[in-house]
Amino acid sequence: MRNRLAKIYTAWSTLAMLLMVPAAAFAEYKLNLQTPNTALGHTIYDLHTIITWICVVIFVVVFGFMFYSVFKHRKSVGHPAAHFHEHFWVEVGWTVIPAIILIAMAVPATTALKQLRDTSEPDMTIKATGYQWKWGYDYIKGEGEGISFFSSLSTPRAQIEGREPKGENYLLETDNHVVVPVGKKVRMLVTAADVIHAWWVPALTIKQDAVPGFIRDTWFKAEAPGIFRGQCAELCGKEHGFMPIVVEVKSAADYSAWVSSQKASMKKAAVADAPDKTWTLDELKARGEKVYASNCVACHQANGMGTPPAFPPLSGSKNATGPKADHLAIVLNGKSGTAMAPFKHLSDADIAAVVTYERNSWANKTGDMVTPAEVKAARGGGAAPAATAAPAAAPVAAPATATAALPAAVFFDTGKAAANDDGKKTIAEVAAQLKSDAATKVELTGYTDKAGNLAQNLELAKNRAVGVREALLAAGVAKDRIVMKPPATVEAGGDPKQARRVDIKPGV
Ligand code: HEC
Ligand SMILES: [Cu+2]
Repeated sequence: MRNRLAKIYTAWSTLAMLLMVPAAAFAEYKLNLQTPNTALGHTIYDLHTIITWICVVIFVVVFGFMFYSVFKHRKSVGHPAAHFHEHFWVEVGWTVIPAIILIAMAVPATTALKQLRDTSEPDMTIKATGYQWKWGYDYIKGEGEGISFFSSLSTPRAQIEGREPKGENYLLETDNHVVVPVGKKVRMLVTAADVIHAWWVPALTIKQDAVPGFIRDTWFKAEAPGIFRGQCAELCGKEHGFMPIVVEVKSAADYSAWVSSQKASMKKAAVADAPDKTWTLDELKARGEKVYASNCVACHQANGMGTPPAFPPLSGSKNATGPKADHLAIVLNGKSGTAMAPFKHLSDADIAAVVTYERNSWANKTGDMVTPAEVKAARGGGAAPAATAAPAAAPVAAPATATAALPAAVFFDTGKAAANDDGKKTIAEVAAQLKSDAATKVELTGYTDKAGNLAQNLELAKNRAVGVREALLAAGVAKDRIVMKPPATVEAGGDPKQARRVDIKPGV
């Protein structure tokens, strides 16, 4: 007997020693929550500690009692079993005591939870939007209002792929930090654009699911300046571990300085991207390379080869070397049912740049460029994406120059959205020409003037253009060959007929 116990004891102590060796080796890993940087965080931290200790005490008392009874009253020492079924005081005791313990824990827990949910009267509001796989931030209220940026992982690919040693904040560093002032109540609105993500910064005691189509709110008030790191905490796809969050808390003065520098660089960017700016192919390509690196490499790879079959190569791709409109359509609208998400949240200049880059990199040498104006036009059309981009007519080399019927104008009767007989004749001529000339696309613009109710006029102009589009579709013109332009107004004083027309112009 003695002997057996001694053996068991030796086995346990050996196991304990084995467990202690790695514990020393991993001394830098803390076995607790991160040190909080908010008052509420301290409350939650203390609550966690107290409740853990309550659990420990219950554990020791209950198991101590149980093991003592089992050991002391075991059959082998001849102890007869006691009978206390339906013992009144035992049953009252084991109902009332746990109830009291639970209530004692629920009171501070509920108080903390109520504070956590109280997003009223914030000093400023920031919206965080989860994307596959980065975060977008919009400062929507308070000092800094109007600031807006994306924040992507900045750990170099070489570290991730093991070609370089891992840095200090491996996978916890971003190109743009969320900057906030110290001691101010910051309300966070959290949402997502594609799948569910979660905005989690442990030191600020925030973990909030980001659900597409819903906006959830939470808040924090940082106690001290510093840099606090977090991650997306909801499995959101292939690069889920690659969308960290970095919050930088600054003093009030430093925060104001950051806001002004941010505003200044936004102004500069707005000038650099001015719609009337003329770009060169090289400028667009250089910019496109950066846009590509932060938005597309994850799937299509830096060498444009993708990782087939899931992610197709862009190098040599029919789409990226075919008609610009199809290429633009897939980047703007994505392809539903695949991992190719819409990128319409990028600016016109960024999309123009990345598309130009893709058309002139790797094996792709189209030599053409897509300008921000073309991107804007492709957006403004709002036409349905060229869905399953039937590449049918694409490579046919027909003279793209306008012929007889184009450009054309369809005139309408006052107040009428449907075309009259003359109008129908014009549409039929255009349709006939489009059928014989497979390369030409058309742009439709409805016109109105500024007399009367402008909103109503624009609506009518739009409906007329939509009517023309439908007539062309009915005549067999493919829908990706018709680009809708926003309605326009004519200056007062001209022929009133001009304000009742839809232009059909040959487009790109
Ligand atoms: C999450 C992964 C992912 C990311 C990020 C991504 N794509 Fe794609 N992309 C795809 C997939 C998947 C397809 C194939 C869709 C299909 O089945 O047709 C695709 C298709 C394409 C195509 C058409 C290729 C062809 O030959 O049909 C182009 C062009 C394209 N992507 C451009 C981009 C650009 C530009 C970006 C960055 C702004 C980007 N993609 C980012 C997954 C991605
Ligand atoms: Cu995520």
